[in-house]
Amino acid sequence: MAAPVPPGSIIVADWHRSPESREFFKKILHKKKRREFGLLETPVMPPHLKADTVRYKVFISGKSGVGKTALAARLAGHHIPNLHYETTGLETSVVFWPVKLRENCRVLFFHFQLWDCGENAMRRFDHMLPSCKEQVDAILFLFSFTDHGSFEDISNQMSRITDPSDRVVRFVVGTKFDLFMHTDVTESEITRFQEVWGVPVFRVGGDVSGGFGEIAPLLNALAENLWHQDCVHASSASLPHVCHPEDTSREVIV
Ligand SMILES: Nc1nc2c(ncn2[C@@H]2O[C@H](COP(=O)(O)OP(=O)(O)OP(=O)(O)O)[C@@H](O)[C@H]2O)c(=O)[nH]1
Ligand SMILES: [Mg+2]
Repeated sequence: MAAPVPPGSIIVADWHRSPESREFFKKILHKKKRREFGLLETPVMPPHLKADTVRYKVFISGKSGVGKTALAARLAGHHIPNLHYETTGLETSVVFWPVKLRENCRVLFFHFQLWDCGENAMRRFDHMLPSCKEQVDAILFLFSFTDHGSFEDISNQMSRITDPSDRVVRFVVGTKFDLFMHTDVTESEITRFQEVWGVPVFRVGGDVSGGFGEIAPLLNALAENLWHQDCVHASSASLPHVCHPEDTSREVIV
């Protein structure tokens, strides 16, 4: 498991705010909303704005009601349900996210396939967890700021689901941060958790304004750490010094 990299060290931070990125972000929008992509679809760029696509599987883990389905909807730009409808099985959704690499100014579309499994379905069916973990590239461990028990459970989940030797990016996401008046989890607990586990903690919550500002920190960090993970793997496999994760098993769609 590679240590997390500082934000902005591999990709251009806040690139989504620059005029240069506009043409790329337009391709993931339709009538000012996020475009829905089919299983085999990718954003198509004109030849002078070439951008490869790299695919990653991301599993969202956490207790029932912490907000796994809401987070998937938030990241994909879908409607976030106000009520808790238990996810009765497994749902996947696709998120495309363009980033610019600092090293060579190359633009890549990250294709995140989000795997969201209802917690009760996970308990009931033994095959769910192995399916979610199979060839997974990143796991988001969720807790809710309004439920201290869900925060306490994160350490157990991380030890149970992952092993330090796994090639997987691990992030913790605290949901319902908008309900901070009712928060059950203190900042010092979060700081201590980050020190002990060496895993970054992100905070999400509230309405999505329609812009990318709210989801950009998490999606950029995912892209950056997944790319770094592939670079570390490529160099340990004695590939050339320059990082070319496409030389590994990572599928790049041109
Ligand atoms: N205020 C607020 N409510 C949220 C947030 N995230 C989720 N919720 C609410 O929390 C409830 C549960 O969210 P879900 O996403 O359905 O929970 P889940 O983790 O998918 O639950 P299971 O499918 O049962 O495992 C819903 O009513 C959501 O609207 C948030 O960030 N802020
Ligand atoms: Mg759900």
